[in-house]
Amino acid sequence: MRVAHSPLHARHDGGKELHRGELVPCFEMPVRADYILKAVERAGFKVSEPRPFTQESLLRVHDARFVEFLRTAHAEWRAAGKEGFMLPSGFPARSLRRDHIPSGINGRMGYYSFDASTPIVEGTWDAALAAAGCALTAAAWVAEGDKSAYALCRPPGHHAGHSLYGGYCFLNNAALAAQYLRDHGFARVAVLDVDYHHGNGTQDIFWERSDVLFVSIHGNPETEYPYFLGYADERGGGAGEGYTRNFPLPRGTGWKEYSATLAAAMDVLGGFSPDALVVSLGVDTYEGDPISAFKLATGHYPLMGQRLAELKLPTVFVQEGGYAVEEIGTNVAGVLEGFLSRR
Ligand code: SP5
Ligand code: ZN
Repeated sequence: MRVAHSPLHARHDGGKELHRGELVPCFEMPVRADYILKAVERAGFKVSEPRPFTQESLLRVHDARFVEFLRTAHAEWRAAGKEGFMLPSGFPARSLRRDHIPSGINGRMGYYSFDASTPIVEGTWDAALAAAGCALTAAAWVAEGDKSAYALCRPPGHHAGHSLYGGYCFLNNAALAAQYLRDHGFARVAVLDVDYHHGNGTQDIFWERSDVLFVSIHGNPETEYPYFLGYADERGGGAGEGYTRNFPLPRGTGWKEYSATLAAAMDVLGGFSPDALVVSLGVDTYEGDPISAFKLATGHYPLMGQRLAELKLPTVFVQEGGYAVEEIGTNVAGVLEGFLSRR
């Protein structure tokens, strides 16, 4: 399995996030990718830099003005005489206007985001664009005949919607990969999101579509981030009705309950008869994760990979979360090696 990765990820660094009322160093830190890179190299995977892609490929799933905001936000911040990381402090919540985009940088930042834990620094755009390139490259390899590929993306992407960033995510890498597959010969594409957090951005992007199925297993949003999406009764809208499925699970869920839910989610996937699969691969389901509450152990990740291989589909794995940094590489490589052992 080939791996797409860019050292430009490291340019997204130096921000702080609002956590329990305090600004703390981001859980989503560059060393995450370093540990994963070491682990996939140890496992013998070939690592390549992403191909160049035009900005047009981003506009297949994202709003043009949103992309332009991400590209220029930090330069505008500096031009306004400010420095350091950018965090929003006001959002267009219920009863506030959503039909007007403020011209000032603070208002625009709040308009396009949904939390105060996703800082933008000077290098954020370069890193986010490189991560998107990794996802598109991995999708291209699969479109060109590879049976599977892994996009070692950082920053992650599944919380980023059509015109919304947050949850450490800016561009939706998995959605870009899924759309790329749709545009290159795969009529039906399934996205399975196994990150601990609901993939609200991916759900948003494909909500009204019947050609891309979105299935997510995650911590119950009643108590878990992102709180306002990911409930079991969300099943898609319009032409997409029935093509979104959510499996929220309680805090403390271990492998027994998790694997039963994975089987149910895979039944849904199988019923869709997809031509290709994108896996939003977060390993923040790990028992040692500092911000999550499932109880999967390192030995369960190869089992997850083996199970995913049963679908026998061309598969693009896209890196999402996972914050127990010392174990993140082993857990990710475990899924990929388990998958390959059954192909
Ligand atoms: C890609 C991804 O995994 N994004 C996750 C973003 C989560 N951000 C805020 C999490 C708030 C969690 N509060 C945890 C309490 C810890 N005991
Ligand atoms: Zn997550």
